Formats: sequence, C-alpha cells, structure tokens
Amino acid sequence: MQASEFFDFLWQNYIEVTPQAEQIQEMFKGNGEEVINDHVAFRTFAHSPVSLAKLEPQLESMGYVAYGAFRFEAKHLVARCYKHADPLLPKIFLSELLTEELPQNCQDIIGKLVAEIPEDAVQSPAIFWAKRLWNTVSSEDYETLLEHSEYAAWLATMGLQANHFTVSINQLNNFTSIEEVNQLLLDEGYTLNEVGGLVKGSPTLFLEQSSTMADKMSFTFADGKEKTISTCFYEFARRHEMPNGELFDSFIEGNADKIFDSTNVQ
Ligand code: OOG
Ligand code: NI
Repeated sequence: MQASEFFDFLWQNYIEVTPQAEQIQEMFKGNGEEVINDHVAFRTFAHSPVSLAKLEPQLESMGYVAYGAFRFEAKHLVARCYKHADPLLPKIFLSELLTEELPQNCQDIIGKLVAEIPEDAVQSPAIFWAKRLWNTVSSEDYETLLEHSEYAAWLATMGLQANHFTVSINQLNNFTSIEEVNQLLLDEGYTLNEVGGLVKGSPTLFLEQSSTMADKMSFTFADGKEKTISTCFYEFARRHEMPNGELFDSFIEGNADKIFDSTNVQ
C-alpha cells in the first residue's frame, strides 16, 4: 500500500470517531490554510500478535524508518517513532503497553483479550485501522483496567486505530504561535488537555505541543452496561530550529507523557 492511500484510509476511520478533528480541519481550511500532519500515533499491547515488533514491518513496507525510542515508566509503555523520506508525510509514533508491569488482575483481563487476536492478524498496513481484534470487555473489567492504566482501558475498547492526527503549526500561514492556535480552539468551544498546562514543551526544548481532549462516545459493554468512553483527539505541534539550523524532528518524553492523558475519561 502507498503511504498516501494509507493516510486517506486512516483519516476516514479516525474522523468517524473524532468528529471534532474534521470540524477543526474544516475551520483551518475555511481560513485558507493547508493542513499538513506532523504525525499520527497508535497504541497497542506488547507480547501480542499486534505488538510493536509485529507492526513495525508494515510501516517499513511503506518506506518508514525508525529513528527514536522512548520509555514511560509510570505509564508502563515503550514507544518508537518513524519517519519517511518524503518530508510531507507525517511521522508516526507507535507505543505499546508492557502488560507484565500491571497488577495480576489487569494481566489476566488483557491476557484474555490478547488470546483472541489471531496469530496472523498482521497482514497489511490495514491492521492500523482494524479496531478491536477481541470481543467486547465487561464493564467490570473495563473499570479494573481504568483504575490501573487509562491506556489499557482505552485500548481494550477502541483497539487499533489512529489515536490522533497532529496539525503542523509550522505549516499554517496565519498562526505564528501555539498560543494563538489554542486561543482559537478555546474560542470555538473545544476542550483542551490542561495536564501540565495547555502547552507541553517549550522553544528551548525545540517542540511545543497541545491537544484537544478526546471526543466521547457511548459504549455498550459485554454485560449490557453503557458508559461514556473517550475516542480520539487532535493535536497541534510547533517545531523549532536547533542550533545546527535543523528543525527538531523527534518527540519528548515529558511532553508525550501529558499528551497521553488526552484520552482520560474525566
Ligand atoms: C501518544 C502520546 C504521545 C506525542 O506527540 O508526544 C504523542 C498517545 O497518546 O498514544 O503523541
Ligand atoms: Ni502526538
């Protein structure tokens, strides 16, 4: 699959559960902006047929190359980032949950879900919008996961799909700061992620990021109970030049740690 086709499918699947992203993109386009994506992100379960190592070859098949690795101790995650030789194609941030670091009750729940994933689930890049590869969890299991790992609860309900797309502020014509973008979003009534402040990072770190709080939807669990869950969110990133004159093109653990919270249910 060509990368351009991949991102068309990915975006269509994403806006189905993230209507705010389509609205915000339309708003920018209506103001004469061309919206270029800085990156997209995915979440998955380690030690599963869809682990990071099993997914990576699908990204490589489209010309992506890994160039960074990250560890989130408190969230029990590892991640890698990938880029393409075509600078207009988004970077990709792929994280996986180290389930063995969660309490036994969570490991048991996730173990059941992972056991339902076909061994040969990864056949093509279409795996990145396969959604849930397991049956619906019970509301009780969901609550147990939520207590220990918001990421696990999100992944159990939403499965594999683009967790967010990210607008590249650098490539907007009428905005020179992330604060201006945030103000416009607030004025338009969107809820932004306030964990650690609206802006994650700083020019001195060469990366500033902000994000909306994820859209919400009603989800019916295996026991018939309905709850409101988080779907996906939209991010905004402004990259700065490093002393060598190049734009910083990687990610920052301290920023990412807070961006993950954009799918918090509260
Ligand atoms: C990924 C969070 C990290 C970034 O830009 O640092 C991230 C996620 O929420 O799955 O996207
Ligand atoms: Ni991101």
